[in-house]
Amino acid sequence: MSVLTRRHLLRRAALSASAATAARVSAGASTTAAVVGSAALASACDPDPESDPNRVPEPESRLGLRFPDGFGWGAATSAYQIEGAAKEDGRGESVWDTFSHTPGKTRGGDTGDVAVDHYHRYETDLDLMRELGLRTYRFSISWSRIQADGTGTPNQRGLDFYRRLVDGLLARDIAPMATLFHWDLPQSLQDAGGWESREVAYRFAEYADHVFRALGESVPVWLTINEPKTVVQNGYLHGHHAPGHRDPAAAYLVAHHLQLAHGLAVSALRAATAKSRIGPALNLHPCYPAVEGAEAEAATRLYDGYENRLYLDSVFKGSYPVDVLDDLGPDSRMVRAIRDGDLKIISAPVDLLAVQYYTPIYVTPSGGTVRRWPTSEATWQQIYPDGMYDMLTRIQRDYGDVPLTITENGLPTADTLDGDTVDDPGRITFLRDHLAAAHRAIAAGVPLESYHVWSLLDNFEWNEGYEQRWGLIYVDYPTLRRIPKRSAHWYRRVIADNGI
Ligand code: IFM
Repeated sequence: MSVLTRRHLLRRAALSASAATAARVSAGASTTAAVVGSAALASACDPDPESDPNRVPEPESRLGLRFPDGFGWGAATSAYQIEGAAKEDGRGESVWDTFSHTPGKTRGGDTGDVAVDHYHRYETDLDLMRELGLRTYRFSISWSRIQADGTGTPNQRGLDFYRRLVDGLLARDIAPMATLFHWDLPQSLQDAGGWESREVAYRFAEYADHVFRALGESVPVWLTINEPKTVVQNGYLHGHHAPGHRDPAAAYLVAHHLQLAHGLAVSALRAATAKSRIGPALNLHPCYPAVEGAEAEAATRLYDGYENRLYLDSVFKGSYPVDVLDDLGPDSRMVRAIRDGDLKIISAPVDLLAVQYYTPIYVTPSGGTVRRWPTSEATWQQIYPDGMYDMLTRIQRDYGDVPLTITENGLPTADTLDGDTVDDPGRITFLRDHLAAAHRAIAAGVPLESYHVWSLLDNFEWNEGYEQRWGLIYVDYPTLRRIPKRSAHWYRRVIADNGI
C-alpha cells in the first residue's frame, strides 16, 4: 500500500475527531410528549407575512430560480438514526446496537435505543412531511427488523411496520424512496464474518428479495447500499463506526463485497418486479489539487479513485479503477477476492444514481489534505456549494445521462429551542446555495430529478450521538417533541414555489 494511501487513511482518522460533548438525555425519554407539528408548520405559512414570526427576509430566500415542473422535493432519514424501538416486534440486534452500547464508542454513550421514537410516532412524522409539502421521502429499512439474525423467514411484524409507513406516505401523496441497507447489519451476520464474508452479500440479496416481494411496487425507487465508502472508511479503516475495525486490508475486501451485494440486489429487484427503479446511494466528494503542479494532480487523481471511482466505475463501467487496484497491489485481499463474473453482477444496469454531497477534498502533492473553506459543526465538512455542481456535471461527463437524485445534502447547526421556535439561518443559506448549484447543473443539462435534505429530523448522528443537529425539524430529546425549524418553514415555501 502506497504512502499516499496511508496519508488518505490518516486524514480520515483525523476528520473523525471532534470537540463537543454530548447533551442528550436519551434513557427514559418520554414517549408521551406533546408535538408542535402540523399546526405550527401550517400557521407559519400564513398568507399574511407580517404576522408570521418565522418570516424569512426576502433577500435570504429568493434567487428567482424555478425548478423543472414535477421536481421531487424531499427529505431523508435512516432507520437506526430515528426509529428507536430497538427491542420491539421481533427486531434483532444490529452492529450499531453492539457498537453504541460499547463504552467509549459514541459521544456521551448515546445509543439508538429510543432515537426519536419514529417507530411509534411515524404518523406524526408523516403529517409533518405532508405539511412541509414533501413530494418524496427517503427512509431505510432495518434488516434486523425483517430478519432478526439476517437469514431465514422474514418477520411479518417488521414488514408490517414498513407497509404502514409506505401506505401512510402514499395516502399523503408522498413518493416513498427506500434504502435497503443504511449500515445496520444484523449482529449475527457480523459474528459470521460481516462484510468480509462473501456469503453476506448473498444473504443481503435474500433479504432484499423478501422486502421486494412484500413492498416492491409500492415503492417506486429503491436504493441498495447507503454510502458503501463510509462502511469501508469509518467502519473498517478508522473504526469510529460499527463494527469498529482498523484494518485496511479488510476494508477494501469489504468494499468489493458491498459492491457485489449491490449488484445482487439489483438482480433481485428485476426478478421481483419490473415497475420499480433501483440504484446505488453514493457519497461522492469532488477532489481538487491543493496546489498547482503535476504531483498534486497525480495525488488528487488517486485520491479521487478511492473516494469516487472505486464505487462509480464498478457500477457504471464494469471495472474497478486500475490506479486503485495497482495501489492496493495484486496480493491485497480485495484483489484476490474478485472472481470472474463479479464485475458483471456489480454493473447490472441501474435506473438511477443517488448522490450524497457534503464536502470537497483538497489534496496535497504528498496525498495529504488541507481545508480551504469554512466548516460546519461537523469539522469534516467544508461548505462549498460549487462542489455539488462539479460533481453532478462530472458524473454526466464521465458516466453518461444516468438519471440523478440527490438523496442527502445538509449540515448540522447549533440549534436552540426558544419557546416554540428554532432559528437556523445557517441551514437556510446552506440549502439555498446548494439548490442554486443544483439548478445550475440542471440548466447545464444534468438529468437531476429530485433533491432530499439530510435530514427530516434531528437524529442519532452515529459516533457523534445526538450532539449534532442535522434536521429541518428540531427534536427536543427529553420530551421527543417535534418543532419545525425556521429552515423547515423556508423549505415549505421553496416546495410550494418550486424554486428559490
Ligand atoms: O447522518 C449521516 C447519514 O447517515 C449518512 N450520510 C451522512 C450523514 C451526515 O453525517
